[in-house]
Amino acid sequence: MYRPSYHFLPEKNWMNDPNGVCWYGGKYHLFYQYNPTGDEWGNLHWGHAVSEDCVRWEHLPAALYPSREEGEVHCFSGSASVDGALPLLYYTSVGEGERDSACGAQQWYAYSEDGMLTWKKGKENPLLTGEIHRDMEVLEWRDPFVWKEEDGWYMVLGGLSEGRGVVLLYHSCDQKHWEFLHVLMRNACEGEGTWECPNYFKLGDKAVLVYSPGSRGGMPCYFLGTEEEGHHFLPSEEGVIDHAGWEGFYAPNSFVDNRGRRIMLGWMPENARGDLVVPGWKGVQSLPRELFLKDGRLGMRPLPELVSLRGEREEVVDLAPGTCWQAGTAGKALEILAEFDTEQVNGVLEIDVFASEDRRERTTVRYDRQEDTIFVDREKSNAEGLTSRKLLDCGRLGRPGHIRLQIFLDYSTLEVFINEGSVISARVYPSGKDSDNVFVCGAQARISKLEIYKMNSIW
Ligand code: DQQ
Repeated sequence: MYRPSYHFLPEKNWMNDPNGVCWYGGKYHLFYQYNPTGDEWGNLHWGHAVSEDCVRWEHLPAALYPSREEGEVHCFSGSASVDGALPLLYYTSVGEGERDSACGAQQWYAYSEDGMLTWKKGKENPLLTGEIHRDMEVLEWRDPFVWKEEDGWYMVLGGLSEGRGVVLLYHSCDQKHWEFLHVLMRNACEGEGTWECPNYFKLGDKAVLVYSPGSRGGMPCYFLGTEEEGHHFLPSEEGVIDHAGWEGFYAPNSFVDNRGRRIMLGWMPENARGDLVVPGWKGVQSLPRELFLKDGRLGMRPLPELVSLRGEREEVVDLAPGTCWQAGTAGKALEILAEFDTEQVNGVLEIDVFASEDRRERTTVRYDRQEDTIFVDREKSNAEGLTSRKLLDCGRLGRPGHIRLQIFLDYSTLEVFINEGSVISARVYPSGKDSDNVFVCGAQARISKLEIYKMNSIW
């Protein structure tokens, strides 16, 4: 009853971070942190799936297994490198005792000779050990993100050094021998934990650094700036990739596809009480989103291919102020597009989804004009089951004149794109069978356009 229908998830068991997402051999490949033996975090392998459109996925056998004979217990997160002679997967190898994730992580690789079906670990492993930093101590060192430039391959890794989250930069001429260049970015604040899963890439004439912090609700953030001589990063802007963090979007991984688009997916963790979540599986991958530059900041929109999932449609133009209007379309797998002028909202405008007929249970996407923000309010969404922050918001919007919301719901996921700039993703666990209604409420709010689509399953 909570299993999404048009989001990627394995048939069963535990999944967390997306890993090594790439375009290779005419297909999209998605790898992910996977426990094949249970529905809790542990025994981490890399699961694998392929897709022709980055929307509909086909499961493949797991790609990476821990090499127990080498003392490896987990294959932690990493990325794919598809521009060398063979496709490679770079990942963090973790064991026990001296090889634990806090102090003894190593960076390993695997290669495929059959077009990414099966993978062998490279004989040169470990490729990078902590010694590469000489006198500098780096704890929680993990999540290699690799790309190619004219003079070879580059890698960033996340970690914790002198009590601050860091992203470190490395270089290799042959993909196997690596040298440490410098710290690319360091948290200005102390005591906020490590920085995980860095992504570093160029977007137009800008350089972008994304990281997932071990604090502040786990909200993945970005710096946007320029790359200076000697691969030094000079940030000029900061922003949030997704305002949900551990409530719905963490550890994103991005790549460039054959059409030159920078696409990103993130892990949507479960955050309900254990007895609420159906045993057997945990974790969902977010919808793929495309990143672009927008008014000097990072823009994000759902991948246009998602339109192909749209089914039955309801459209209302100019929804006049009133108390509560109930849509004719009901469902737990919907896309809702809502447009309004903020001048036309006096007070608040609320869109209830996953709502029971009597609205006792509901999840509310609320525009609050005075607060100048959008909230995702989970107070009434089977909130007893939720263990964490029930009210999420996207920060100040800067009083835009017009707002366009793209809202995706899928049984237990909710993703809200706001003017293709901010995103709030959340997990929601509607308890009632009839908790599938949509209401628009706002005594003094006018909506210029509302479209509701039933979304088809990808399986
Ligand atoms: N998950 C992986 C780590 C990564 C963390 C382990 C982020 O590699 O830092 O499952 O969720």
